[in-house]
Amino acid sequence: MFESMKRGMSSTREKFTEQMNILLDRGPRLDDDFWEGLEEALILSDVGAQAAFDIVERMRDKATRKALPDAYAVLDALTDEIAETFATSEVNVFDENPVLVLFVGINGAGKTTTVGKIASAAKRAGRNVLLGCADTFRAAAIEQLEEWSRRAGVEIVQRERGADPASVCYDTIERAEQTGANYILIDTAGRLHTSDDLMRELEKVVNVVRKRSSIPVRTVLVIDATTGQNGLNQARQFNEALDLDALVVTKLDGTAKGGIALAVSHELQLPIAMIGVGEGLDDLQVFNARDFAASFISEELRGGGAAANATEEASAGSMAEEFSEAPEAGE
Ligand SMILES: Nc1nc2c(ncn2[C@@H]2O[C@H](COP(=O)(O)OP(=O)(O)OP(=O)(O)O)[C@@H](O)[C@H]2O)c(=O)[nH]1
Ligand SMILES: [Mg+2]
Repeated sequence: MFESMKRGMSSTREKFTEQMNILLDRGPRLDDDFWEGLEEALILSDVGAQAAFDIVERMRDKATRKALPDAYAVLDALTDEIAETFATSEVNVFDENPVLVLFVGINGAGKTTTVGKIASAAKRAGRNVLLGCADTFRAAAIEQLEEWSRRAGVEIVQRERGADPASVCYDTIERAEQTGANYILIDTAGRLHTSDDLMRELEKVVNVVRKRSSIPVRTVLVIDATTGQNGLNQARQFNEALDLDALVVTKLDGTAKGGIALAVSHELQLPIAMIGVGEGLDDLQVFNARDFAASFISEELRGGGAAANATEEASAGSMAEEFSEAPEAGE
């Protein structure tokens, strides 16, 4: 699992390595220029100004306390610091059961694909899954989710195109009560965070679901990593409107902007539940901050020993594995 994360993060890692190598060309002295350069390299790797500032402040402090001799020692310790900069939660929303998760985000972020991948893993792990298609905006959206439901072997609740998304959610909850499904995943239509009307519509959907559902409701924002810093604006707006519970960051494969995951998690203090590293059914992983940090900094920059440790310690399982360790769903 760590390997596929590492592969997916290769462009992000190369970008940071390139920046750091330029900096290290001046020599490994820990002077003001180094700390400024480190902050800049982090910002250029999309981790966001706030996270970059906080990481450098803490690293500087650590370097003094632990009398770190040079830049290489700092880079060695940076993995831990980056991992600790992510917001955490005690329980991953996708390990909860019963749970109803609403997937929201801008157009094309990867919501439907993520719902499909999670449905499939959850079903394999023995969960009682029901899908709801509250994207009634695009005709193709209904077919797309239907296809995923077939692939996963789970039931789906849908209505005709143009139907009120809130009433599809209503129907979905009702159906779950009939069948005893208690792992409910609802897909919503993509919308721009800047579109007031569509954001208000979504607020209404979420409020209806929160009122109607007797099982815990979670809102998860799906962010496409390739959108870079725009992801931060998206997250701010969606969080303000919906009070989000967690994030899924998709398309970490093949982008140099993977640092955005850290920017959003840190600034909004939202845990990342899952990451998408490809289009396939199994290209979704439980997020592990240490894996992320170890994939962010190349082994070339870290000491050899530290790199080996990180690989051993990092142990994000595939979702199916993760799920089968969770307590069985009571029926
Ligand atoms: N490379 C890569 N592609 C992904 C990933 N997740 C989703 N995609 C692709 O992104 C495209 C859009 O995915 P969808 O799941 O349809 O996105 P959506 O958010 O539901 O889009 P709308 O419903 O139109 O708002 C599809 O071609 C997916 O295969 C990922 O982790 N990596
Ligand atoms: Mg969709």
